[in-house]
Amino acid sequence: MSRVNAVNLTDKEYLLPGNRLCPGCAVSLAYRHILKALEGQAVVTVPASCLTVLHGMYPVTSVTVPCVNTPFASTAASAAGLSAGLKALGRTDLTVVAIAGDGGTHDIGIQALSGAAERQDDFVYICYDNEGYMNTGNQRSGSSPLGTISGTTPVLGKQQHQKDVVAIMEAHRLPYVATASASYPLDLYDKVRKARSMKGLRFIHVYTPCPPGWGFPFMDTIGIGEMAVQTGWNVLYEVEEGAFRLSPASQSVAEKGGLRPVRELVALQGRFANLTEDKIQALQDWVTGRWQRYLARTGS
Ligand SMILES: Cc1ncc(C[n+]2csc(CCOP(=O)(O)OP(=O)(O)O)c2C)c(N)n1
Ligand code: SF4
Repeated sequence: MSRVNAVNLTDKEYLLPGNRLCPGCAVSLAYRHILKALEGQAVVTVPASCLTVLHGMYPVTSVTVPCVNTPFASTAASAAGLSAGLKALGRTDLTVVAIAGDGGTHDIGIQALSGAAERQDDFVYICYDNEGYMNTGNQRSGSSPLGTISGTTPVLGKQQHQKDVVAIMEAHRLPYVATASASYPLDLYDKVRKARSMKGLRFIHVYTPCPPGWGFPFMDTIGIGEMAVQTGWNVLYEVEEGAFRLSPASQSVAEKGGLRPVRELVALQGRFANLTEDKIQALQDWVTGRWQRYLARTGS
């Protein structure tokens, strides 16, 4: 499949102008490109989250594909049912896409997701990860990093590292697992296109910085996402039928021979205002260790 570029990317929009998300929200940007890659040929199922706010309240919506609002714990079960129902109707032209935040994926929806993955149900699951329960005002999730200040970790910050949900999904031996970022929308577009063309459960994780939740100015969203890749905090890769491959942005970091220090990324975000030196070192060690494991998988 040939890669899309800024010139040949479709100018057709499936996310209409004007929605209720915050200025600078990475979810809007990511979702716009996800919908372009689906070309309107999709049914989406979404649990409570900032994305349901983007979809809007009946009878008004800013999205041109049909959407099921599903309870938190049953996002993947709802996708499995939609997929079976559409097959029974002979609607093989439509892709079912479940899309949820990290709270809805890493924590509340993981049981249904694991069951669907084990059964190899036929849909695309996209987790957009803003590293917290943001729609309800920023509580810590299983994806919030060590040291994050949030509504439920207000003083010392979170005391645990992030849950690696992508590794958990890979352990289910899915046909396609990928990581992406709102700061690299063409790479995200390509990955959704590829997932769309495959069968079985395909899982994509999208890094989506959140200005109010993370505490940075809304005009810095893209830069934060780029810095996350340059520091190795967010590593972009695909695992296709078991074969691991770094994506271009992370491959370029590997070829240039080094990660920028995590200290530079956390310094830009108010949620890390209370980090001690030993916590910064713990985050650095965590990121470096994971990066080295990825490099070992590429043979670099
Ligand atoms: C069963 C249930 N529990 C709690 C809520 C309240 N709630 C609505 S949105 C939300 C946060 C979801 O977080 P996440 O999945 O990370 O998505 P984000 O808000 O960050 O987009 C919560 C807890 C709910 N709607 N239903
Ligand atoms: S709280 Fe964060 S994720 Fe939610 S709409 Fe605002 S910027 Fe986007």
